[in-house]
Amino acid sequence: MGMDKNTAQLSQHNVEILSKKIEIKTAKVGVIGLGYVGLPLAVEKGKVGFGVIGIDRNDCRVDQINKGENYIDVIVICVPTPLTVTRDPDISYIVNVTEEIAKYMRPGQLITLESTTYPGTTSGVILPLLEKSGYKVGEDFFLAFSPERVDPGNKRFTTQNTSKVVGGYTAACLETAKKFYEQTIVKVIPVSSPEVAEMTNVFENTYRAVNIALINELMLLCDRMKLDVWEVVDAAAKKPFGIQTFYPGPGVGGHCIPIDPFYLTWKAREYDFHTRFIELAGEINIQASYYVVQKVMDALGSQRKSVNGAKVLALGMAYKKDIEDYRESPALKVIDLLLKAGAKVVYHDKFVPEVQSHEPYTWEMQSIGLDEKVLQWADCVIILTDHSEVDYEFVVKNSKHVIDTRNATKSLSKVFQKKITKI
Ligand code: SAJ
Repeated sequence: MGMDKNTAQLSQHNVEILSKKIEIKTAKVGVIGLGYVGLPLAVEKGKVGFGVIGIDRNDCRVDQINKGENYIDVIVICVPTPLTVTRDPDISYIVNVTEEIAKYMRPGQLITLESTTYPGTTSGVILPLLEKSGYKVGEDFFLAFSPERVDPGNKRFTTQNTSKVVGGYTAACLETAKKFYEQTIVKVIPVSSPEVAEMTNVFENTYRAVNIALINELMLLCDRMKLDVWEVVDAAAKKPFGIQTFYPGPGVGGHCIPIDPFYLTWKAREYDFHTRFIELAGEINIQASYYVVQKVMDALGSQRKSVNGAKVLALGMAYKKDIEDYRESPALKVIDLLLKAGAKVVYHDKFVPEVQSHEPYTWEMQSIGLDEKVLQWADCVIILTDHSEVDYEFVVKNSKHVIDTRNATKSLSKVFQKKITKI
């Protein structure tokens, strides 16, 4: 149902006022959730002259909002969207923050959600909560979904030079959201609805999860066929078209790839749809961790040692190279399985000084120094994250045996290769 003439004029009036404030950077920006998505976004907006306040779960957000201090024109929600223990979407952070916003919002504000979520969250969950304020979307306030595309550790693609999809609830919502993001992002891609933007985002991560699972399945088969999966990957990568290279590993970590596809799986059930491909990919990526543990057991077996009582040094805790994030890291899973099998496990990771105990892992550990002594102490060393700063020749030279799950030792000479098991 369209707007009547007066309402349309009011909406256009609000669009013009907010667009102007965005253009001349007098619009105040609030970024809720200062993780690896919110913080860079807040910094980029600050750099071009916006007044930005970062709001996080610490009590500053609560104080700020409770004092009713709300001089913010643009609110960007970048809170976590984890899974529950039964692997269902947990959008409680989004709901809690939106309920707070609804209490204090005022006409002329733009609210955008950036957290990865299932299609329908913006329109079906956030909008009804915001309209409890009595304000009308597209007239009094503007609502959009614009997925984050942050690749932690990627020096080439930043928040600023990575294109960004934006879907507005109404044309006026899209116009203001596009205007906002265009101030700091080189290419903004408008789409027809928040649902299209939400689906685009979750597809991007599902695409990676499925392709990583494919190469992990190939790793298992190549092991059975005594073929070097890394040689196959490298040869296939030389095809000039029609292939994107993915690498086998000990599993998938981070806050996106192991989690986001299951937001889509959950939503699909509402449509009597079973995303078999996504679920199979998840199983295979988990199986990769068990496969790596089996490789450790085999290596110990060749030394006539049982994993029960064996001494294992894990190199790397972060979920991928040269970053400090270990959320959902496959290293956690591999170490947990080894501990449960009775091994004594220590780890070294300069990026991750300590691991706190957290569901489902009951143990905690501190990173130890990497020296000859600990390498000679270990019955087996397992490379779980291929951080660039590690001297892998030194590691192999001083180890009894090395399981390399990341091909980190590929450049070492043949003389070292007999002490290495590549997955
Ligand atoms: N991994 C493999 N083999 C590969 C690629 C990755 O085993 O070929 C593993 C990594 O070791 C890691 C996990 O998968 O444990 C996830 O790595 P990732 O780089 O695919 O994912 P994130 O979460 O670090 O970053 C991703 C973005 N990465 C890239 O596009 C390269 C992108 O998928 C999203 O923009 C971002 O998450 C997000 O926040 O959605």
